[in-house]
Amino acid sequence: MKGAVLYAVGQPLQVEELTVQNPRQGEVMVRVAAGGVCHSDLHVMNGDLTAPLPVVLGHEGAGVVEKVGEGVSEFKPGDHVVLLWRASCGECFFCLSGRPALCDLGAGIRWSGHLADGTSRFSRAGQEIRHFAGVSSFAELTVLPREGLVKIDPEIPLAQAAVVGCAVMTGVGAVINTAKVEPGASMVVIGCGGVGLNAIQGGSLAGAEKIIAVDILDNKLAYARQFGATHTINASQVDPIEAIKELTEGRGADYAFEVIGNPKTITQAYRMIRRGGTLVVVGVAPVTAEVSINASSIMLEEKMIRGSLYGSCRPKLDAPRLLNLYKAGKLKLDELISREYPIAQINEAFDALRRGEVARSVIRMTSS
Ligand code: CND
Ligand code: ZN
Repeated sequence: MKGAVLYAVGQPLQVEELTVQNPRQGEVMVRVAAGGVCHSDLHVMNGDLTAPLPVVLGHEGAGVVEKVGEGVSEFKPGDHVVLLWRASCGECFFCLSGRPALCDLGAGIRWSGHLADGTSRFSRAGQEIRHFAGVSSFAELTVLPREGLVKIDPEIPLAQAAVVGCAVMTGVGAVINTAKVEPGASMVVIGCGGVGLNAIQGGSLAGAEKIIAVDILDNKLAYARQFGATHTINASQVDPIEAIKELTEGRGADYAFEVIGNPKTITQAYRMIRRGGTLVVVGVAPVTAEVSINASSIMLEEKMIRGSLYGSCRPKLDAPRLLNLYKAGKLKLDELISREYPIAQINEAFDALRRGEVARSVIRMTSS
């Protein structure tokens, strides 16, 4: 079967024939229908984010169960599933306290590139190839832990289901679950890519009154308006902090969501919120990056800084809920998918992401 492998930082992905082993105890093999092209994969390709190499990238996807390993009774071949990039055990402190994104199971798989038993199911000519975040959706077939899947309504188109696996759950979740934005609030979203656009539509769902989108590309700001932004600011043309103050009676916004992963824009976002406001960091910054924030302002202005991993989601609850909102016409997923590429053109899809041309693109493995 074909898969897209990253062998070294700075190199393009190699699309090649790989061997995939059968699922073992507690694992599930999925025939991937679509894999979303997220900036987190690009961070790994650039070296801003580390992952054991070589690796089959892709952490956003959906597909159809092909085979199940021993002991798996909740899934059967033919089930449609969304793939989760943070598997959660359901039993640990974090899972029991409603924070499954913080579970050790998913973190262990993410940083080792191995499934829970410490081995990989992917290889090529005897060389081991790692899993990415336990998903590896840039492959025709992949193997996941049973805890890394959510069964979905088979009527939902699988490309639309795929983007729920990261962009939507992360962006909408940051607003609804992490920040719990209330009706009438003002919020800023800096970075209007696949994830940021979903923070914007999360703001619409939450009933925010002002949803101010900030980007440096006008085409992204046009997408932002389509997803519910009430105001847009091109930060390459005006000082975005001043522009936000003007839009918020000089106070600053109630909430700001940084969805780029740049220490400079994290600092800007902190300065865009009002006294007592909340900054939510969604973007993935380079591993060694530090942020500069005026220390006394944290106390004097009672500002809050929150991280949001995977939209603080409870995926088995949130994925079906989001897909129901899509079916009800209340969540834009069709509009999110700007382009579809065959796996042979995956490097072109990443070039388009680098150039900021798309809202989200997906790699299509099957046509369903
Ligand atoms: P994408 O590249 O689509 O969007 C980033 C946007 O930021 C683009 O529209 C850029 O034009 C814009 N931008 C860049 N620099 C600036 C700037 N200085 N000022 C304003 N706008 C700017 O990326 P994505 O939406 O796929 O991912 C966004 C981030 O979210 C990225 O860091 C990714 O790794 C991260 C993320 C986080 C999580 C999580 O769980 N927190 C999950 N998935 C992805
Ligand atoms: Zn992602």
